[in-house]
Amino acid sequence: VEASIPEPQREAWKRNQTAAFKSSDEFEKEVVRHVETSLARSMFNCDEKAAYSATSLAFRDRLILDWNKTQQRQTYRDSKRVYYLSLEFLMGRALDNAMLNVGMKDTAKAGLADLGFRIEDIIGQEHDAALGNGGLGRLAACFLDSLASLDFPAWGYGLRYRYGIFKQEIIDGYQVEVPDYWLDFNPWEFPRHDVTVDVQFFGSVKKVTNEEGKSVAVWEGGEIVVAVAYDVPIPGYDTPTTNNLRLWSSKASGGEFDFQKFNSGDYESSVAEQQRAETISNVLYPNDNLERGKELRLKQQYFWVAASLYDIVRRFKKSKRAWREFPEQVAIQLNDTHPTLAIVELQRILIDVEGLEWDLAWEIVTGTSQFGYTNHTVLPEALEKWPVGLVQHLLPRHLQIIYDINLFFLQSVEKQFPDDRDILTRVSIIEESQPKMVRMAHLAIVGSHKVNGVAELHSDLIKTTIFKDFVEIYGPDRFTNVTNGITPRRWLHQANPRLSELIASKLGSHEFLKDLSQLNKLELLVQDKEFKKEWAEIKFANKVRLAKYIKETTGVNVNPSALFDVQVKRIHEYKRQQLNIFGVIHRYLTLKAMTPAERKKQLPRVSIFGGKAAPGYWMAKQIIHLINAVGSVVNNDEDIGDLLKVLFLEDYNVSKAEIICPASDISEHISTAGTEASGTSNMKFVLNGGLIIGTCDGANIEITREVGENNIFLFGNLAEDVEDLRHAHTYGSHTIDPDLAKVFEEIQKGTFGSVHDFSAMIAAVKDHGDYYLVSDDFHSYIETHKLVDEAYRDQEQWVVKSITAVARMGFFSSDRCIYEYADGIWNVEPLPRRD
Ligand code: Z15
Repeated sequence: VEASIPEPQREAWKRNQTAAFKSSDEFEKEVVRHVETSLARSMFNCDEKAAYSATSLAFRDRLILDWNKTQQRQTYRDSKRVYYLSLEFLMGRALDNAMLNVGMKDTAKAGLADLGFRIEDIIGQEHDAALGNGGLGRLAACFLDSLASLDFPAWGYGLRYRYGIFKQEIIDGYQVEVPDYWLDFNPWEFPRHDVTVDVQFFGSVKKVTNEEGKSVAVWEGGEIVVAVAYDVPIPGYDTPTTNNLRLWSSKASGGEFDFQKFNSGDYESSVAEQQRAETISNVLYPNDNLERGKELRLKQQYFWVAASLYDIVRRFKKSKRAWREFPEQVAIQLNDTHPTLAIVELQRILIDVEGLEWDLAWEIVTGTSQFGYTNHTVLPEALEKWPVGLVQHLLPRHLQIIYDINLFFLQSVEKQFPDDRDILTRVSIIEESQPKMVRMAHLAIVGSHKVNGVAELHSDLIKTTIFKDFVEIYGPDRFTNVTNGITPRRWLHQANPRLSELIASKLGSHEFLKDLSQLNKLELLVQDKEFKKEWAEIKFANKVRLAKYIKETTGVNVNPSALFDVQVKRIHEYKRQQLNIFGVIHRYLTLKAMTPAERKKQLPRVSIFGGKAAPGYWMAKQIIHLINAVGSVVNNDEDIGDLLKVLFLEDYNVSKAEIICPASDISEHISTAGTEASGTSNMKFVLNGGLIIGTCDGANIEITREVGENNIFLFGNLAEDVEDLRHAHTYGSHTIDPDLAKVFEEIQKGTFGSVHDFSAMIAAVKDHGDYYLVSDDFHSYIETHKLVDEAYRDQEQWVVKSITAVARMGFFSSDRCIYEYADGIWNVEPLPRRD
């Protein structure tokens, strides 16, 4: 059915076009209209929540106008699009971001004030969109912001989880998980009940001969689950481009079958079927850097991949182009191996549905700039493997295709390396273990034209370790690096408005927010007294804001003049929060051993921790417990007073990061060398004028290259030495650092309570080979903290370091990442509006 309005009637449409609000008066009108109609309230019962809702609806309306025009333009121009497939999008709050990106925050502020509200209170009403665990999900969110801001025709595809990452409560020092039900009112999504895809599971495969006498596979039976699209507008900064994040929600296919059940009185089982379908998009798996191989997780992956590809193919087919042109119209980026089934699904569509020959289909699937695969970790426990039996059961046709892909791949490897039998076993997509497993990373490499790591060290490591054989097979050009970045809009302009304004006043405009390299002009000002004073004042004000938050949430008073030392990120042994807390205990013992006169000379510190532990990660939970136990002793010790405070901030998330990052003096990025692929919070802290203490790992290395060795505190063993050290722990004699041994003794005395609880953490270092090199790095860590203290005493010099570091952070904008992907991997161009 042709839905387009005929030419003679279009005049009426144009006359009645919706106009976006431009002034605070017009904005107020929109807010009141939404309060009175959309929300069915009035000025007599408009609380802050209602004012938030109405404000968001007013902005959503505005975004939708731009969104429509962006989509029309992209359809009309029919240029190549980028599809970013990610199981996680850690978006945080949308309202503040929307106001800033469309340049209407001041307008809204005035309007809200006129209606009796403070804008900060209204912004604070919003529940974070927390559809992610940590770095991987936040990276996807930063990329969406950059793609829209740079006018790229791009879509995000993900799952609309009913429950995002759990809310963390700390009860008696222990983490307790509470469900995060965030959808009761979400003004930022548009349900598209008309955009659905039927997704098939289970069933069996039959070979049949078609009319042309060809043998084809038919996947039949099983069950159908319906994917419903929910669209979230993604506004670019200072551009009308508004892209789309499409999230799929699962529901039962209420077909005839159900109806029969219903009529035959089998109400319960038809309800059960509906519930089973809905569980697919029910909950985000709360593991970061860990794959547990659960059937429901594989169901989520296929459900999301099948719906997204169907949608992408449907859009491509509207252009009536030949299949050969598919790689010229479509670039698909796989955010980790989670969407790897997309490779198999596209091959299936091409051969089983579209009737293409295998070879032609595979040429299209593996075409240049079709699939790109981003690897985010080398940790073996995070590499996805699925039991062959499970794939066979859930996706019987896909398993056949995987076996065929593998067969042709291994045949070509055998031709290439006729004398090497072992290489076939090593690179096979199927691991010949008990049970047999499908190695998703191998499948992703074989099906993609480019594979990238997320920081230089990490990209080198994957080439020399886990994917070494594939470099031999495909040559080094299939492997590349794109060092991660962050969006300066959220992580500077939004989180630290005063610093952003100070910088803008010195650089003459806000252009640096879209061309972060312009920050380098700040270096000319490092000797400007007035500028340095303002810089220091802003940091202090941000610390006062955090101190206030700490007081409200923990009851602890912290001195904003103390050195704020922050480690906020997921709790993981490889990230080594245990090293940090052992260091804190060492500091405590050192202070306790001093005379009051000596103590007076010490620099006060506030040690701040935050982060979630995966619910099943027992050791990570013990680490949280130890941090809290140390805090309750240290914070109440009268000998210590302000000299040391230890805090664990509950429920670390994106909106809390926006308060914490601008308030740090020093932050900790102290993973065992070679384990943190990149890290991105390191960038957020430095961009906000904090310095970092870190190991030579991930992006820390490139941060050092950019900011200079004088403006960062590096310590610890290098990645190249880790293997030998581990070997020595297990096979040589393993002695513990004497200062660390004293820390252990103190814990074992019961100074921090529950000796039993903490014994496993100590045993991991003393008795189980100290896999994460806590003891090896301890001395260097403590010594480097002494350097931090010393440097901080010279406030004048510290501010110079802070300014210099910020001035040199231009490289770490996610805009730079997007240009690198667009150029080197996707082969796409921006599509700005031509006015
Ligand atoms: C995750 O957050 C990261 C890697 C993973 O394999 C998974 Cl499953 C989750 C992180 C890395 O640990 C971090 O170093 C990196 O900065 C981030 O992805 C984004 O690339």
